[in-house]
Amino acid sequence: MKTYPVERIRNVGLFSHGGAGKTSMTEAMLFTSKAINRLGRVEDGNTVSDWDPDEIKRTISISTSIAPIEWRDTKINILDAPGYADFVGEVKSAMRVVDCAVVLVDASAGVEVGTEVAWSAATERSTPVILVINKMDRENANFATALESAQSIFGSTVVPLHLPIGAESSFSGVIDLLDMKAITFSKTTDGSTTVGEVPAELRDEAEALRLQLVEKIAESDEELMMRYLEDDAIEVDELRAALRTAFAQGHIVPVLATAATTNRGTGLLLDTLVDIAPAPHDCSAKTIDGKDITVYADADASFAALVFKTIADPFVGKLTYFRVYSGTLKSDSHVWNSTSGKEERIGQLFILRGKEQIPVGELRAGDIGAVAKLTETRTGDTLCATGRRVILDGITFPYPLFTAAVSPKTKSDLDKMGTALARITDEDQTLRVGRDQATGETIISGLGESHVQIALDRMARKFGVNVDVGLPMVPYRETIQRSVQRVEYKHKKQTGGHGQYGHVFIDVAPSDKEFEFSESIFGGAVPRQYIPAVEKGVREAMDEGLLAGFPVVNVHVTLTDGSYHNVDSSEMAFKIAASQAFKKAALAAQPVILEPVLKIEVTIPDNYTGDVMSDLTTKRAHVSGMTPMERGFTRIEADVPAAEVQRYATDLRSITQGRGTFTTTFSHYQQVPAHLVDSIIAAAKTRQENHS
Ligand SMILES: Nc1nc2c(ncn2[C@@H]2O[C@H](COP(=O)(O)OP(=O)(O)O)[C@@H](O)[C@H]2O)c(=O)[nH]1
Ligand SMILES: [Mg+2]
Repeated sequence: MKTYPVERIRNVGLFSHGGAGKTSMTEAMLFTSKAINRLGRVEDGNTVSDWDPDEIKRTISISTSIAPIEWRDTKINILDAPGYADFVGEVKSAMRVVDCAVVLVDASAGVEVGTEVAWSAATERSTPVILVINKMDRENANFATALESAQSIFGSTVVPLHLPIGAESSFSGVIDLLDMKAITFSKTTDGSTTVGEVPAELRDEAEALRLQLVEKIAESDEELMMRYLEDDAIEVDELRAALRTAFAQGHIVPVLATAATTNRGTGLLLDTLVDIAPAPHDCSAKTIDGKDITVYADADASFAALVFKTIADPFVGKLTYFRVYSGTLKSDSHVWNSTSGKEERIGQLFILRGKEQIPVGELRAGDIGAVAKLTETRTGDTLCATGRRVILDGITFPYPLFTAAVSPKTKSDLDKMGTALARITDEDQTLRVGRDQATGETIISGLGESHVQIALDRMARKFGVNVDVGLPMVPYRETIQRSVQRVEYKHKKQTGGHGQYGHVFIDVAPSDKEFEFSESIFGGAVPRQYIPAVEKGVREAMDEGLLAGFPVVNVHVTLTDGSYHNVDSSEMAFKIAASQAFKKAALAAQPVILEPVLKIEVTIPDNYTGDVMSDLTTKRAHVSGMTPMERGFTRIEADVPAAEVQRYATDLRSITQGRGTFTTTFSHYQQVPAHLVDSIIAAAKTRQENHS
C-alpha cells in the first residue's frame, strides 16, 4: 500500500449497538474499494473484520479490527469496534484514536442502547458523528422512524444528508439532498450507482429536507447565513465546504441510508468520509505531562504515538496497535515509552487489515499501524522520540462490574494460569485479575458474565489453560453475641514417653476491635513463655470458624487462669488447649454469621427507577437516597448485602436493557438474618468437602 500524505488520511471508527451492521459495512467498503474481491458474510464466518475464532464461533465482534480502505486517493483507516456492552472497553480505545465516528442504526430498530453508548463515547471526546441508518433493505425498515428516534434522543443537530428511495426489498437508491440528485444502486452487490433526477413523487419531501439541511449548515457560518437569509444562490461546493466545517465543529450530524450486506450506499458513505471527515492535521493533540506541548500531525516533527490496543497472539507474541500523532516511525529503530519510562526496540512495522499483517518500512504522522514484541508497553501508553519525551492523553476504561473466581482444572493448568491470565488482561484492560485477600481465591473481573466467560474461553483456546469458574466466595465472618466467663480446657496426654499438658481458663466477650487478647494470670498459673502460644491457639481457632468455617472477628479473649506441668507442658500443648477452649467458649456465646454489606450507587434513566427500587428491595437493600442527575438520569444509593449482588451486572442490564451503571464499595458487616443461616452453612460445608 502506498504512503499517503497526512491530508489524504482519514481515521474513522464504526460504532453501534451490536448487530447494526458495522462488520458487514467494513466488508462492503473493502469490497467496493476493491481491497477484496469477494463480499464475505458474518454468518459464514468469512469477513475480514471478524477473524478471531471466538468471533466466528459467536458471529459477533469481540475486538476492534482495522481495515485500511483506499478511496478517491485517500486512505481511510476503518476501525470496526464491537457493539456489545461487555466490550465497551474496545469502543473507548477505538474512539480515542479516530477523528470521526460513524454510528450505525438498524433501520427497523431505531436508536438502541449501544447506539447511545457509542454516542456518549463520541461526545466525551468531541468526535464528530455521521449517523448511518443501515439495513434499509430489511423488513420493517423505516428511515423516518429511525431518524426521529435519533433526533429525539441526540437532538436537532441530526439532519438527513440522504433521503432513501424505497425501503425493504424496494430500497433502490437515495436522493443526495445537497446535489438534489437521485443516486440509484445497481441490482447486483458490486456497489455501482447511476445518477439521475429526483423522482417527482419525492421532490417535495426532498426539498423540505434540503431546506433543513442548508439551514443547519448556514447556522454555523455567519456569512453564509446572511446570504441564505437574503435568498442568495449558494453553490453546492460552497455548501459542501461549509458542511465540512460545521461537521468538524459538531454543529451537524449528517444522516445517510445504506444496506451493507447488499452493498448499497457504501460508496456514498466513503465519499462522505473523504469530503467531510477531518484529516489528522485538522486535529492537534495536547500533551498531559504538564509541558503543555501541542502535538501536530507533521511527519517531519518529533515522533509521538499512542498505543490503543494490544493483542496477545500465540504465534507472533504481543502485537501493539498505535496511532502516530507526530513525526515518522521507522522499522528497526528505538523509541522511548514515556508512560513506563523505558526504552523499546521497534522491529518490523505493519499495517493491519483484519488479521493480515502487511509489512511497511515506516509509519507517518496521522497513520495507524502495529508492531510486534514490545516488552515494556501497554494499551494507553505513549511512545515517543528519546530526544523529546511527551505523554499523550491515555484511555479511560470503565470499571469492572462482575467478578468470578477461577481455579485451575489440572496441575499443568495451575503452572500456566498466572501467565495466561496476565496475557489476557494485557489484551483487555477492562479485565482485572487478582487474589481476594479475604478468601485467597484467584478472581477475575470484567464488564459482565459473558465478558469474563469469553475471556476465559480465549485463554483456553489461545494458551491451553483450562479453569473452573464460579462466583467468588462471599467473605462471611463469624462473631459472638454475648460474654462467657471461665471456660476451661485441659489438654492432657500422659500415656508414657513425652506427655503433653496444657490447661487454660478463658473469658470471651464481644469487642469493637477485630481481636483483643489479654491475660489476668495470677501467681504464674500459666508460665509467661506459654502465653503467646495461648494467643496463637486462639487465633488459629478463630481462623477456622465455628458455624461454617468463616473467620471469627470482634472478640476479646482473656486468659484468666490455668495450670501447667513442669515436664509435659509445651507451647504446642497450650496452643491446643487454648484453641479448644476458645471453640467451647465461643460456641456457648451465641455465635452468628456476619455478612459484608456494600454501598451501591445505581445510575439509571428515570423511567427505570421503580423497577430498580423494587428489585433492590428483593435483594434486602436499604435505600438511603435518590438523587436526580442530568440528562434524565437518577442515582439511587443503598446498602446491600454483597451476597445479593454478585450477579448485579446481569440483573441491572436486563432491568434497564443495558442503560444502567453501578458502583459498589465495601461498607460494613451485619448479622445474617436467621432464615439464611442454614443455607450458608450448608453451602460452606459443600465447598469444604469439594476442596478437601
Ligand atoms: N438485511 C440486512 N442485514 C444486515 C445488514 N447489515 C448487516 N446485516 C446482518 O446483521 C447481522 C449483524 O451484522 P454485523 O455486521 O455483524 O453487525 P455488527 O455487530 O454491527 O458488526 C448479520 O447477520 C448481518 O448479515 C443490512 O444492511 N441488511
Ligand atoms: Mg461486528
